[in-house]
Amino acid sequence: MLVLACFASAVLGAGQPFDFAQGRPFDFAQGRPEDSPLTAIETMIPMRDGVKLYTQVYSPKQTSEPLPIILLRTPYGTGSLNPGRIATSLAHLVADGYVIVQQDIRGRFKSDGAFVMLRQPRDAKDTKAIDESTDTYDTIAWLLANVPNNNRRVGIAGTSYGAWLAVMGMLDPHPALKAVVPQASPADMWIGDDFHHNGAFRLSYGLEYAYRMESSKEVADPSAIIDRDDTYDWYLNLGPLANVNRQYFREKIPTWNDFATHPDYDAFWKRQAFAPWLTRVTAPTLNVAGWWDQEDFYGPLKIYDLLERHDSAHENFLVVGPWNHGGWSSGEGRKLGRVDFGSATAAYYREKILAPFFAYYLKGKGRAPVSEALTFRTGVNEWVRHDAWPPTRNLVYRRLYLRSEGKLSFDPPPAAPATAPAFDSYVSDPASPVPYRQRPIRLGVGWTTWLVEDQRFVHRRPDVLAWSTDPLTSDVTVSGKIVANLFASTTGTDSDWIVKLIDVYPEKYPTDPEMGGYQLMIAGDVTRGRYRRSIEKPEPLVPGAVQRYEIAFAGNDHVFRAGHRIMVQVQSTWFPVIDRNPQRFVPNIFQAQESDFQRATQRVFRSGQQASYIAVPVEVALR
Ligand code: PG9
Repeated sequence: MLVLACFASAVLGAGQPFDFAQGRPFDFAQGRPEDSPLTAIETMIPMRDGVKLYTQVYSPKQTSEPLPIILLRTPYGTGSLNPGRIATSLAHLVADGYVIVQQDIRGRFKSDGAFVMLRQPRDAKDTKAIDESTDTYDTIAWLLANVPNNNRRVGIAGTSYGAWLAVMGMLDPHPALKAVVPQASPADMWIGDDFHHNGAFRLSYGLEYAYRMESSKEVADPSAIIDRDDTYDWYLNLGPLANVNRQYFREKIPTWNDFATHPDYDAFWKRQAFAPWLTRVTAPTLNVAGWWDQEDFYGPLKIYDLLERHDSAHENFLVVGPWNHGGWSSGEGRKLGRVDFGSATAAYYREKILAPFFAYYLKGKGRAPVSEALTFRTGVNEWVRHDAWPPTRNLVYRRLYLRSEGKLSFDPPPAAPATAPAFDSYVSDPASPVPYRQRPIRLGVGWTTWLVEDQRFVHRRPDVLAWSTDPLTSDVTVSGKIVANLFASTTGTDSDWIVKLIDVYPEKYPTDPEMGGYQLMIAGDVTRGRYRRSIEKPEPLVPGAVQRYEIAFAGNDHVFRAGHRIMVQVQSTWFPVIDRNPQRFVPNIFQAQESDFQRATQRVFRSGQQASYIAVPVEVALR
């Protein structure tokens, strides 16, 4: 039984009991513990290897029916036990009647054992081995046996690391696991989530996160080592990546050591990624993603896709909204940065999608989700139901070609050999990289909205090329996967290529004058030249040789409105979110020397034979 602390028992009579039948609200962001409709207890739950995990259980004070349990596991700390202040995103669920359980994972905060960043799934043949899947299993088994009046149905939800933990819980699930809501789970840290994109290292995030998580059992503040004012300068002054261990980490941060010793897509990253493991749908799953998620946007779409291949029972679903990382979990979700979506998208998700999903799968109330995939179509700002994602109906792939004089056009360049050189060019200088967002890049400020920043701040830089359409004469709806095809050369032997697809608002925009001329990035990503042929074995580029590069963006559902223009920007640095490519091939960039960094002249081709373009899935009207 639950025996440790019983916070609420001392104050049970003090507050008005919560009336579940009436659904009387209680503000879990500000509520007083004594008024809370919940009782709270904390306990240490033993795992199969004897390690104990700190766990909080919040149960409704009044209920006539047995209730399901929703489990949230976290590396970021459950916080102090307080029935007045539990995770706000679940507050409305509490009113629906659930037992909410929060747990510190192994090695974090008040839990025992050792923390391993994104601990790889165990070897199934090793019967003594543990992983986050076994910890979830053992926790559920304990809860079923010890939480009074539970209905033997358990859901797991989480955001980001918490979502990754939720997916881990599905690998080898406890039979009582009946619903999983991974919100922005990473799926592959080398291909497209927090730590790398297509092999390019996410320097500022990777360094700061590793420090936060591994220099303390709790969450450490990286301002202890990083100058807050303009991290652009701090990272530039840092010089080559080898200086991180030399000057700061001294080999004591395991995740940094992993970055430095596994630069390529080797067994370490493959085993940590979800692709080898998600080979069946073990519980109904609601995958949640945000179009402008600055951390894990690739992951949720990939997990949806991996599960969808095995979803014969039709239990795998997708929701994508106009959110940054976690933007669905609190607040209205009407605005992101300066962009207004016209309605409370996050509240809609919580009330109309998340709550009914749990109600159906954990309580047998209401209906199963009606749509396979639900996306918030930006540009026109409406929710759209799809029977598949990416959608297949009424779509044609069209190519937006980079043309001369900065034009972007659905018409290809002439097939005849060009008389004038058919390329645009810039010099990429690792000593003066393009900032990924407006400087000063302050530590802890602006990170959550950088993807929606106005791209005019770099538009006319000499090392950023741009091509744009004329103002569109009718709406262009792009729904599904956008793919950039670049023909490019460099005078160096390695190079990054960053492609951004941008919605340019009309100069005069009376509905929201502040948005006049705004350059809103719809999709943007990087590829690292050395991995052009193989992501396992990088190769030097041949200086001057024209190569084809492909960047597949994770997904979009956007309408470029009539009167807007579509723009493509290409650049070779995005600093410090992406580390600087030395532009001279070295076997491991984490061991590059200062002298390896060199300027390079980049060319992006737009001839009939080497036509760079962006392939966009365009919705066509039904005839
Ligand atoms: N994006 C964060 C993360 C998840 C998993 C691993 C590393 C980082 C997070 O927000 O939890």
